Amino acid sequence: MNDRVHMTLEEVHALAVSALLANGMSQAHAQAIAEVITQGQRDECHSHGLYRVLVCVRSLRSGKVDPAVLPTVHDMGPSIVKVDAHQGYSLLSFQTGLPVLVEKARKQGIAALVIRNCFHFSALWPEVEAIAAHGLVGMAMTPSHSWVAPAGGKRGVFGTNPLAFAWPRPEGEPFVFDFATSAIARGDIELHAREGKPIPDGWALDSDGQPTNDATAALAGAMQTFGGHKGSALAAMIELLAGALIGDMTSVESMAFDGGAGATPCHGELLLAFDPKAFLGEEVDAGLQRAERLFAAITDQGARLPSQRRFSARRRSAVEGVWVNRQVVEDIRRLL
Ligand code: NDP
Ligand code: PYC
Repeated sequence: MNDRVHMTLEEVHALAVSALLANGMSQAHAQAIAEVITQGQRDECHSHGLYRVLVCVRSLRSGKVDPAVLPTVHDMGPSIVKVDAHQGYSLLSFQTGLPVLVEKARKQGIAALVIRNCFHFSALWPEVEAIAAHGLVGMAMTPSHSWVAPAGGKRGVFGTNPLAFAWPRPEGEPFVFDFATSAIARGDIELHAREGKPIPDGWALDSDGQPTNDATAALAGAMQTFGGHKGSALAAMIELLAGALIGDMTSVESMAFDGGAGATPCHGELLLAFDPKAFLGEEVDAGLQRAERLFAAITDQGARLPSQRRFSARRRSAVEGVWVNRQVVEDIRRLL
């Protein structure tokens, strides 16, 4: 197809690294970012795949991001570890904090990883999957920019505030969900706007507060939460837990800090890990089997588990490579 380019995963990774290095990012940050961008493209999560290179480079050029700073780890007590990103991107901080989070969760049964002062663009499932790979239950959440109106309102207050969860399973892939608490990730509306496509009902209001199907008008107006007041309450919870509680910016503050630069949002992230062995002791296998019966009750009636589409895409991409929007690839090549 003419509007798409076929690439191997190695080519996706190499293009992301080259564009980031060419725009001043350090090797360590470029590798951490490219890894997650490649995972996004591999799992056909287009809003958080190669497209994000464009936003990262815009952010680097804005001068707001520190392209090379190394994160520092601070032990906050038996079950909390804080990693300060010092206004670098979040992913190196996550990589640095993960082993400490795992160790603390194994010792205490439950532990938190707080990432502070980070520029954050990425999908959260790679992080909760990484926690589940250690046999732990993982949760993650983060604010963004105040693009999303509260249910019943018309002006942006919340970020698109994703919430992710992973449950380790005895066999195969974990149970994972990861979604924005807005009706859709903003990246998806940006992709609709780039391609001149209308957006579905329920995603956004225009700047007069009227429902719109025009992606560009939506970006200028306010996004809507998923599930009305329920998504609105979850979005508020994320502002509180991954903003106020950890001493970092809410989405309103992050947007003000950006000052119209259009950079990646800068704020904090909260990750939690629970050790099933600590909660269940000798009953751990029975607890995990109870979960398996729950999953079977979902799939036995033809419903699918969240992330099954992503896992299928992952298997396919490993063999066949991926198709990427041609304009996105050309725009990235122009940054080299
Ligand atoms: P989607 O609406 O595409 O998907 C949300 C979740 O629902 C996925 O786990 C998906 O699994 C699952 N799902 C979708 N359809 C079904 C179905 N029929 N049955 C069961 N499960 C289903 O995600 P969003 O647009 O809300 O978010 C996309 C990404 O954007 C996320 O990864 C999120 O972390 C990221 N994001 C990051 C932000 C940041 O600040 N860093 C801000 C906002 C979003 P599957 O993938 O298998 O379809
Ligand atoms: O797609 O909503 C989004 C988003 C915000 C920050 C990173 N992704």
